[in-house]
Amino acid sequence: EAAGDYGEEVDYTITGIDGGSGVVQSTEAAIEDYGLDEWDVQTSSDAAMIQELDNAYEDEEPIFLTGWTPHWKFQEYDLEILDDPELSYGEAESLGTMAREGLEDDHPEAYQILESFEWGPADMEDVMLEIQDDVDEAEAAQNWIDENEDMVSEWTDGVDENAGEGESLTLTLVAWDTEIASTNVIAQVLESVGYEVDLNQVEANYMFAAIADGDADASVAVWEPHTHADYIEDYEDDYDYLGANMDEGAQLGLTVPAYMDLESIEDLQE
Ligand code: PBE
Repeated sequence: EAAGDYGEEVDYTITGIDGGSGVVQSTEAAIEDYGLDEWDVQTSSDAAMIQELDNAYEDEEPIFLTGWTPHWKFQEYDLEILDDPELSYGEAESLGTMAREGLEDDHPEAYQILESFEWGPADMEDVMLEIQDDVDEAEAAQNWIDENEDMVSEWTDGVDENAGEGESLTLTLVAWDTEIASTNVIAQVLESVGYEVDLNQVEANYMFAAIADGDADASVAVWEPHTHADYIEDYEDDYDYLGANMDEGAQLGLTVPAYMDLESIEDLQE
């Protein structure tokens, strides 16, 4: 099948997640960079995009997705991230942690845990897959913690088991499966040393704004250097950056089922 036919078959539509996400913004850049004038990104959510994938996959129909790794969809479906010689999607990404100014003074133990939090893509995928298998989010996070006590004890090293004394913390996230997994894990760890943790699910822009304005305490959902470059530029003077929590294995890209047999975004140029 010629790549050109795929355009007509999908009505020149790329199935996207939320419009505030970096991966949708990168896809809009790719449409420009590769001169794909007829194409558009249709925005929805991570969950809705996966539902569309599932429908297409069943009938081996073509579909174009705003994809990224790590993500459980690569375990459940045979997918390809298309080559991107123009680097519209950037190169390898790191995931990072940010906190509001003042958190270090107000809750030094929580700050220490957030700063120490670091894991790998396979860890995150374990949690994501369990949630996908209908295990409750907090329970999936706790199951991972129970199986990885050595790693977790490094994050909580020297922190008293009642350090939080019941005080409240708010973590912000966007409803991306990657961030649902990571935020639930760090929330469970903070609760295990006595904090009460609220998860505040918001739009990407507000995730940064809330930390910068001090309305929320921290987020583990910063993707850099490419994905959230605009948000980082707008807000970085007003939050504390605590370093990477995953420094390998993350990549954005235009993603398709392997049965479509495409290799590069350039294959869509007519
Ligand atoms: N993501 C997951 C986000 C960052 C985390 C890749 C969907 C984004 O594109 O902004």
